[in-house]
Amino acid sequence: MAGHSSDTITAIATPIGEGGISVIRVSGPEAHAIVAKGFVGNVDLTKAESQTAHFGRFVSPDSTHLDDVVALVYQGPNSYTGENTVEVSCHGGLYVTRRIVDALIEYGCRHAEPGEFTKRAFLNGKMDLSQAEAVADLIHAKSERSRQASLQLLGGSLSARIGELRDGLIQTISMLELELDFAEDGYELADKKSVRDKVERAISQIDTLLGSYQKGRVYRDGVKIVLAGMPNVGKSSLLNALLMQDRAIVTEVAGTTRDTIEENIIIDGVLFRVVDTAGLRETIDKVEAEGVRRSKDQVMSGDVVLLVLDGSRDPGGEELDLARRLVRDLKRESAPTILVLNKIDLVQVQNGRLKTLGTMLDAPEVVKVSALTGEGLDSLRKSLVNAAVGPMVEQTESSVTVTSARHFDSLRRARGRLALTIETLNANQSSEFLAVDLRGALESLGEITGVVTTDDILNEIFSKFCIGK
Ligand SMILES: Nc1nc2c(ncn2[C@@H]2O[C@H](COP(=O)(O)OP(=O)(O)OP(=O)(O)O)[C@@H](O)[C@H]2O)c(=O)[nH]1
Ligand SMILES: [Mg+2]
Repeated sequence: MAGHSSDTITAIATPIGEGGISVIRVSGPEAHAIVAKGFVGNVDLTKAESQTAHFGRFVSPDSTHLDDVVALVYQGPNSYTGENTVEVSCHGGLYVTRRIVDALIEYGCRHAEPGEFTKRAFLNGKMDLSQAEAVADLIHAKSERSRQASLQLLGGSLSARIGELRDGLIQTISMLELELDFAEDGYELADKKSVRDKVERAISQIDTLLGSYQKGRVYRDGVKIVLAGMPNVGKSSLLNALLMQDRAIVTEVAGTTRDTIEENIIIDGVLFRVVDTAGLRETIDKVEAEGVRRSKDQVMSGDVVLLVLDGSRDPGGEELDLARRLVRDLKRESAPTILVLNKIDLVQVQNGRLKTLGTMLDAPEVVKVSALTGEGLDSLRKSLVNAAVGPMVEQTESSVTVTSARHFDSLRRARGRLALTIETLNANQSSEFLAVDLRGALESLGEITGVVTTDDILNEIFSKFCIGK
């Protein structure tokens, strides 16, 4: 038996609802004994070998036959949590499943908290903290890129990189501390030039990791795209065209869209949350005015904004003003803006005119499309991916993507401490100060994998899990 926990926990591990089967997980020192109390079959579960499956009946404490089940027995530490575990598969009805869980509670389990199985896996050394977080990410993954990134994290690629960084720092620190012990003898064991080299190398490695976060965040959470512009330019038509579905109402009436509409699409494995908004204009209509107010909020919170213009006519002064203002405000928020000239099926749009418009509005990118015929949508999709994650580069084995705000934050703090170390070196101060800053960096890095951790960090992480994981 392995494991730190003294109590045995249970939860339904499959989604709540009706399905072919449901799985109930039981983990803890008494897992085998507790399930055995309700299990009637050919074997004594407390004596069953690890990783074996057993068919039997499951009965409640008052001897009611609740269901026929399969009990999958794991002997700790050879289980997900590292503890004794039984997974009970029963028929997938919510009522039956709950009855079995109730019985297990009466037999001596307690209800598991969200993420508690994975928390135990972490506490029992089955995985480090970043890997435990990857489990939640993988469960929540909605696109191919986020699946890949979570799987990479789960595989321990970030852990390995952090481990190397930490090992390097530990070496340097021990050299410095050794030197402090011999200080009165005037020995200089730690060659300051080599300390500097090492710290600088660590900083540059951390910078690479930090630099991957913009992409990583997008892989994990998706990108918010906001369609904005004057009424009737074809924003809703464009949403429908990108979705390939008749989602938003489209009419020739200016001011059709009132409420914002949000839909998910996946392009090139990246998740985009596309938001269609009410056309921006001054209006006395109360409902529409509220729509316009919401549009403005949406625009300012977009990761990428598609500023849509009607390409079949020259934009009026009001429209140009609005567009110019939008581009300027968005630049301040550093959200990329793509100028989309729609309805190009109606007129020939010369490239020269496109350029002029781009320059006039100070928008770096102009794409011409027709929401009606679908012309230009492919290049719009390319521009979207490009704006969101930059030019596509093949993921190589060695590239590690940071996807979590928590990891990013720890890396940034580690980098800060290392930068202080360089300052201390520049100021020619004593090794004592160097060691303190290096230790600080070491600690920040340790938070990522959980070598250094607090209850607050753990609670924060595992509370985001679903129950049963
Ligand atoms: N010819 C042509 N007509 C289009 C195109 N895109 C949209 N339209 C027409 O333009 C009109 C307005 O389209 P919508 O998609 O409702 O425009 P909107 O920007 O969402 O308008 P509001 O919701 O009022 O802000 C409709 O009659 C569409 O059929 C296009 O690419 N070509
Ligand atoms: Mg609309």
